[in-house]
Amino acid sequence: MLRTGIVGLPNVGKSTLFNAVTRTRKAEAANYPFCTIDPNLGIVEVPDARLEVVAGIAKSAKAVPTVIEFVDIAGLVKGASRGEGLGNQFLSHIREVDAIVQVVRCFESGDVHHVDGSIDPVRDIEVVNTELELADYAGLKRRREKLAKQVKGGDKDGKRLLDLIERLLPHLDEGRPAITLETTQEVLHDLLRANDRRVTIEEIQKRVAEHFNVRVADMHSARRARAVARPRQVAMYLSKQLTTRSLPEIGRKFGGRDHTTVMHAVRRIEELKATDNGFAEDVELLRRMLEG
Ligand SMILES: Nc1nc2c(ncn2[C@@H]2O[C@H](COP(=O)(O)OP(=O)(O)OP(=O)(O)O)[C@@H](O)[C@H]2O)c(=O)[nH]1
Ligand SMILES: [Mg+2]
Repeated sequence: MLRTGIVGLPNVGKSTLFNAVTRTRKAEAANYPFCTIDPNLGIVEVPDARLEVVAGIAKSAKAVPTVIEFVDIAGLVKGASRGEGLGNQFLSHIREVDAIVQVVRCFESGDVHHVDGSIDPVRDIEVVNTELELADYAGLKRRREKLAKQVKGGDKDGKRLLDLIERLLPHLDEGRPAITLETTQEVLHDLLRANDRRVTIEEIQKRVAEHFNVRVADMHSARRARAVARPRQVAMYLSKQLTTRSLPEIGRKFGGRDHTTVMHAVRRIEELKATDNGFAEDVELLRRMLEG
């Protein structure tokens, strides 16, 4: 499912747009900055007249339209990537979406406070883009350190990513977003194409074990030391996310564990992702590599 994140400065109308698009009143939209703190989620069906036609030809019993998920994210301000405003917690939410919708305030209203005191859409876009770029920059630098170690261990995909990061950093340094670099698009396209198929639990276990430097056998073992238990939980979490296997089936593939153990692992990883940005990035990268 395509996930879209709504971002922008505080009090510009993000939640109002979210409510309009999702046709709900789920998100609190009010006239004060940082009204939204926890992200609001809404799933919308995409109307497509062609669907009925195709369903008719194929004689489908039921036509199920595709859906897009919208995430109404907290407002971000200048310096957010360094902790201003609500800080960089917006990052963990943005990282999980496939596309970003930026809401920019153009409307004039004496009643609705603008965090920077005046209406200037071009300036506002720059503030938001800069924060996203700074966040990318910091994330890439962290990733470069980690990858360098993996590449020494002979990781091929890692080598290509590392080369890309080395080229991206100066590009970002010039204030240009990662997505405009042609190389990014090429390398990612290749990397993703290579994984363009259904992933299996075995592959997930192997990848995760490599990433955390543990043995695949540890995925099935009863060892409870954090150093192996955490990677095992990550692999269970990704198995739930990326395959259609049920919790008991996943448990069986991890040394015959109970479905409640898998459920616990999924919750634990979700908690950790929400509180630890570096960890969230790690899991997200693994997911993207596996999923394509
Ligand atoms: N005049 C006018 N007011 C608007 C418009 N869009 C939103 N508002 C008002 O602006 C205020 C802020 O709207 P929200 O949707 O809560 O803004 P937000 O971007 O979600 O704000 P945070 O969650 O605090 O970041 C509310 O009082 C809205 O009614 C618009 O197009 N015109
Ligand atoms: Mg809001």
